[in-house]
Amino acid sequence: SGKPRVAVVFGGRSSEHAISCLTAGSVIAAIDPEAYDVVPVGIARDGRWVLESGESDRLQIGSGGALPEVDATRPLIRLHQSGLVVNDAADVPSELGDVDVVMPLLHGPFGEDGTLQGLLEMAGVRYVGAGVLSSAISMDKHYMKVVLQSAGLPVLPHVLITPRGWTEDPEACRESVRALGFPVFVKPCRGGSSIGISRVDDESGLDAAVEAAREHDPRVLVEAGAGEGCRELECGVLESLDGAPQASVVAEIVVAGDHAFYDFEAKYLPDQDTLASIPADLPDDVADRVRAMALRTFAAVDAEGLARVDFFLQPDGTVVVNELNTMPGFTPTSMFPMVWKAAGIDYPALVDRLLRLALAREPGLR
Ligand code: G1L
Repeated sequence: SGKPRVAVVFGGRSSEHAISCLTAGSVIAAIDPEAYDVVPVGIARDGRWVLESGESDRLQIGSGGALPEVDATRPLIRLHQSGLVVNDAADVPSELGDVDVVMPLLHGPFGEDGTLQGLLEMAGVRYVGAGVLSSAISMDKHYMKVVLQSAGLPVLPHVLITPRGWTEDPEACRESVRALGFPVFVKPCRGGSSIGISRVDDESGLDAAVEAAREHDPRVLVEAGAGEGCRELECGVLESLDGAPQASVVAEIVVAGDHAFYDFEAKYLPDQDTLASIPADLPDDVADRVRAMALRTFAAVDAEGLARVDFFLQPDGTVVVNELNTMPGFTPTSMFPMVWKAAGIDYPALVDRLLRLALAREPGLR
C-alpha cells in the first residue's frame, strides 16, 4: 500500500526503559492504521534491536503493577545502509521493507543525545524531532546554558566542574561554587532525568554531591538555586506544517507533598504529588513573555518539530530559562500533550502532526 511506514523505536539501555515502553504503547495506539503502517522496534535492556510485537497492550502497566519491557527474544533487527533489516528465526536476513520515518522514543544516552539521530542521518532515514546538534546541546546542561546565554536568554548562574578541575584543584571548584551562594543544585551534565541530582544547602554537603553526580557523568554542573518563592512554568513549542514554531499555553508545575524539588519520583512514579495547572494562573504579559522566550529558546538550540521549555518565575517577576527538552514526557497525560490538548490538538492529532513534519523534511542538510 502507499501508506508511510513508521518505525517507533523505544526501550533502550537507560533507566527510563519502562517509561519509553509505556510512551510507545500510547503512540502506537494513537497512530491511525488507515494512514500509516507501524513497525515497532524495541531496544532491549541489553542493547539488542528487536522487531517488537504490534500489540499495544503489551506496552502497558501489567496486573500487579508490572512495568513493560522490550522482549529481547524477538527477531533481531539491524540497521543497514538500505534501511532496517530483520533476521528471522532461521537467521536468514529478510527486508523489513522501507521505513519512511522513525519516531525515536528513547531517553538519555543513545537516543535523546543525537547519537541515534546521527545513525539515522547516515542511513538517510527521516525522523521526528530535533537533529544531531540540537539533540546533543539539549542533552548537555552546560552547553545548553552556553548556547542560551549567547543568544541573550536569561539562565541561572552556574559553574562547570570538569574531571580535571575536580582532581587537580578541588578547592578552586569549591570556591567558585561558594560564589554562587547556597543552596545550589548539583547535576550530571548529561542524562535527562533527575538521577544523580542533589540539592546542597551548605558547603559540607558539596563534595558528596559532586561525587554522586560524577557517577553519572564526569562533567558536573552546579547551579544556583532559583530562590525562595519561585514558580516552575513550562511551555510547549510545536512546529506548524508550514514550518513556523508555535508556543502553547503556559503551564505551571505545582508540587505538593515533601519533595525537595521536582525530582525523578515526583515526575514518574504514580504517587500523585505533582499537579499541573493548565493554563497557569498568570498575568497575560507574563504568559506572553514566557511564550516569546520559549520560541527564542527553541530557535537558539536549533530545535525541530517539538520541544518543551521549562522556566522559573521569580517573585520579582523575572523569568529565567531552566532548560529545553527535545524529548519531553509524551504519554497522553504528560505536560506536553496536555498543553496542546488545551489548544484543541488532541494526542492522535499531535502524533500525526509530528509524523507529517518529519515526512516533509529532506534527510541530510536542512
Ligand atoms: F518523537 C518525538 F515526538 F520527537 C518525541 C520523541 C520522544 C516526543 C517525545 C519523546 N519522549 C520520550 O521518548 C520519552 C519521554 C519517553 C523519553 Cl523517556
